[in-house]
Amino acid sequence: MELNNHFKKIQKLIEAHDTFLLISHIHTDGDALGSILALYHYLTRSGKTVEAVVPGKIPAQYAFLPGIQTVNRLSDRETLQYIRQADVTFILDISALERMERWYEPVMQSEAVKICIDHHPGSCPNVDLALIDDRRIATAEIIYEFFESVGAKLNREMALSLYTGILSDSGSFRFEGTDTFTLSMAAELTKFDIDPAWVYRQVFERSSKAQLRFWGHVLSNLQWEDHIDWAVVTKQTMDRFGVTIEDMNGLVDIIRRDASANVFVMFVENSNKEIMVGLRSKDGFNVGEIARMFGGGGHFHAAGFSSFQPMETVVEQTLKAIKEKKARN
Ligand SMILES: [Mn+2]
Repeated sequence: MELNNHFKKIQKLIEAHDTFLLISHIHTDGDALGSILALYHYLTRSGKTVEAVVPGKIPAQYAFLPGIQTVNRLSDRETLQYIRQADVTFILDISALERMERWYEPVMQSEAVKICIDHHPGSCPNVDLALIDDRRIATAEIIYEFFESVGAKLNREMALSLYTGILSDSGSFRFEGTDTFTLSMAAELTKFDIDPAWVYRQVFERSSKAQLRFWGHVLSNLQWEDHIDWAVVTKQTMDRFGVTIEDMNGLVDIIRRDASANVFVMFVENSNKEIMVGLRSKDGFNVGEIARMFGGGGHFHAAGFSSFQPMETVVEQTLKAIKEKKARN
């Protein structure tokens, strides 16, 4: 099978080289970090030199991940130098290569063998080896399959990293795409002394009072029409509540609880006056298609894009596209 051939090729590349870079996307999450760290522990155990990089800040909630202090360990200058020297670069969970942000150009221009492992459809043109499996709910699932296929023994560090990846991307085993594979994998991983309630607490029960009050505000101001729910969040509002863009994580999944809607949109203005649009759906509406219309990407039920147009324009155009698609469906 093609996937197994890819796994074998990756293992051969690992055996043949010494210096590895692991990189993932801006606005990092449990799957990006979990995938990075699982591979990090595997490679260092195999005696390799490894550095891990993510653009932007690492949210404090991931401090429990074993080895997290090694991610972004290097200064910017050292990182740039390392990117140029690495033999092999693993690009993980990236969705769009540009999401490497300021490391995008140096990575793509480097001579390293570039391997992309991802569960986002259509991700990673122009790399040496792209292992994309959009049936998987998390990149961590594909990394787990890789370990299984090459007979790599897991340890607790690898197991906890992988578990966090699937827990995070599946919204704690609730979202579309959670399947027998996900749950069997979770069951296997818990054998490594992993307490599901404890990991859940680290990933999902970390809200500040400011965040909860802010969520209350957003939920009170929810707008809806034609079974579409949406919320508009300006930078000014976030400042007033003392929250940042990271405090938005998980909010759209609360809105998704509305039984009377099937498409859910969050419009959030970041500090660069950029509008980040997060899309969710249920009942067979493909929000990935909407995101791609506006230059973004993602999955059938969870996707996103960003725009430098004014907020009103972005809201109007997005809702128009969703309504038109609904009319066609
Ligand atoms: Mn992911």
